[in-house]
Order: sequence, then C-alpha cells, then structure tokens
Amino acid sequence: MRFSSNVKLFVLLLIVGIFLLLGYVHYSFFNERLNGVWCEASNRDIPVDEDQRNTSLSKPIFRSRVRNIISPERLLYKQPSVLVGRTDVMAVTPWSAPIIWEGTFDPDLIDIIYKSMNLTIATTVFAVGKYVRFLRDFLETAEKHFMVDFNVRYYVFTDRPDDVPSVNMSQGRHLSVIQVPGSNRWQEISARRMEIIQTAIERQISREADYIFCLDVDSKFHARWGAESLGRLVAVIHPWLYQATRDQFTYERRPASTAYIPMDEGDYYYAGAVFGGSVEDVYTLTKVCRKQLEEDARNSIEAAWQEESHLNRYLLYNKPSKLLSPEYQWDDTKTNTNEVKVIRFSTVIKNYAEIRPNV
Ligand code: UD2
Repeated sequence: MRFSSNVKLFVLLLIVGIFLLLGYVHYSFFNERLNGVWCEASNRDIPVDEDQRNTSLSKPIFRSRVRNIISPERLLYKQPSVLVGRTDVMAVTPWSAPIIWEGTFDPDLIDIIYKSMNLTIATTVFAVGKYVRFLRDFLETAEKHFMVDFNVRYYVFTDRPDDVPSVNMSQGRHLSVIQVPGSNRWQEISARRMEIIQTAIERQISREADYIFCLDVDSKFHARWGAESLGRLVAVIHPWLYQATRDQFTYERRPASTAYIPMDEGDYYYAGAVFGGSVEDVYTLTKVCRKQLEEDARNSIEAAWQEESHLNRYLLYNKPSKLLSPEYQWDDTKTNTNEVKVIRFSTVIKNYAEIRPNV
C-alpha cells in the first residue's frame, strides 16, 4: 500500500515534469519566432518575401541589397542545368569573384531576381571637345541594350551642352547634362574624370542611384548588358591584355608614381573605359584615385595610362567583387576570337589625330 502510493506520487511528478518541459519548449519556439519577425520589421529597407516571413523561425538582419530570393511561382520558365557553363575561359578569380562571360549566367533568372528591386543605375560619360560627336550612338545603342527595363540616369559631362543630342528615352530613364571645363590636353580630360565623378557622386548621384557605371563615350552597345554586371565593385578585363601574362601588363612601373605596381605583382589588367559598382564603393575608388593623381601632379609625374594606371593600382589592393570579361569592353580594331561569343560594348574606330585636342 505504502509502496503503491510512492509510485503514484512518482508518476504524478513525472507527468507534471513532462508538462513543464513541453510548456518550456513551446514558449521558446514562439518567442524565437516573434524575435525573428521583429528583426525583419525593424529592417525597413529590405523587401521581405511573404512566404519566408510566415515559415522561418528566425532571421538575421541582411545588409546587402540583393538576396537572390524569388518566389517559386516566378520560376515557371525552364531553368537550365547548373552544370552547363564554360570550360574554355576562367570564370572565377583566385579570390572567388565571378568573371562574367556569355554562358556563365542565365539572363532570365538574373532578370527575375533584380527587376523586382526597383534599382536605379547611374551612368557617367564624358564628352569633352570633339568627343561630343560620339554621344548620339552611345545613347541610342544604350537605350536598346544597356540595363533595359531598369531605371537609368545618364550623367553627361561636357563643355558643349548645346551639342548634346536629344535622344528618345524609355520610361524610367533620364539624362542630366553637367558642364565641365574643356582642356587642350586629352590626358588631362581623361585623368580629371576621377575628380569630377567623385564630386558628382557627392552632390547628386548618391541621392539618385544604387549602382553606377563609368563608361567611355567613344563606344557603342551591341548586345545585352544587364544586371549580371551589378556588384559591389566591378571592373572589366582589358580586351588587348586578357590573354597576356603579368609581366606584359602596361601598369605604371616607376616607383616615383603612386600608381606604381612592381613586376611581380598584379592580377589582371583592367580597362579604364569601364568601372562600376555600388555608388558608395565607386565613390571611395574615385576619391583615392583622385588623391593619387593629385599627388603625382605635385611631383610632376603622370602615370603611363593616366587614371587607368591608378585604377589598376587601386583594384590590385581593393579586389573587385565581380569582373566583366572583354565582351563588355571590346575594341573594334581587334579581330574577334573564339572565347568572345558576344560583343556587348565596344570602342569605335577613331582618328586620334583628328579628334583629340593634342597628339
Ligand atoms: C584608353 C582607355 C580609356 C582611358 C585612356 C587613358 C580603354 C579601352 N580606353 O582609351 O578608358 O583610360 O586610355 O589615357 O581602356 N575624352 C573626351 N574628350 C577628349 C579626350 C577624352 O571627352 O578630348 C573622354 C571620352 O569620354 C573618352 C575618354 O575620355 O571616351 C577616354 O579617352 P580616349 O577614348 O581618347 O582614350 P583611349 O582611347 O586611349
């Protein structure tokens, strides 16, 4: 009898214990879930996928703008196998940044991810002196191929605002003309771009755009240049040097210049005609390059390829997060090669002696 009442007490305590344990587990489960939702709600800039909000337990606060989240019903198109890619070119850098070539990305999937984000892409272009004649082709072809269906803001820097052509723009695309001084040295026009872009970002672009590309005007677009090119810091591999070895790169080799790169250093040779990224990262790039250009000027030294040399030095120590293949910066004087399956943007053939203010 005594023994059985002890058993009863033990069973009772066991049942109470189990209930307490279940209560604790239940409480922690919902508490964690509520905290997760609160974190999302406090992070207002980030669009939250409704399905994710309803099913996940907790979420960290994401700071990056692109989260690669798409709802399943938007994936109804036929997705290619992830095993399809390129084996004839390097599609990733030694620091794991993608190198964008035709065949390394799915344009439909990229568009589904990025187009819902309502991004604005700034595009700076300089048309000083006679280079204003390249603007029409640049803008008209950009309207056909560059960031189609995105908000695009062109910033045209010129000393001849009256000669800026009027080009029909699609919805969400705008053009601003910013007057800059002319110069009788093309080297100065080219190099001063860093300072002018830095100032424009401070005054205007930082409020108006998410990403920015800084492009040469003596160029045309020929095929899609889309959101696959977006990244924190983006550079293009030079069309003349993408197969060259490090010792052949035309870096600045004089230690007296702040653009100096020793012979045993260097990853790629980047073209000065195209660089971009988040507005914040490009702001830092232009600020640093501008300072170095000014320091060189004080020491009466001009780097071998002006701002392109400084860009290369900057990108050696501040690795780009994404590289564009020479598809994104071809040169019309160069014969095509097997690796380049699509030419998206290229420098047109021009008579330097006729078009530049000096030779
Ligand atoms: C190379 C680079 C260029 C730049 C330059 C530096 C490539 C394909 N090109 O091009 O990006 O680094 O060397 O020396 O890598 N500009 C004017 N008016 C002028 C001169 C230049 O507006 O009188 C602007 C214009 O936007 C032009 C850019 O500066 O596209 C670069 O000048 P460039 O095209 O004459 O230089 P280039 O072809 O040697």
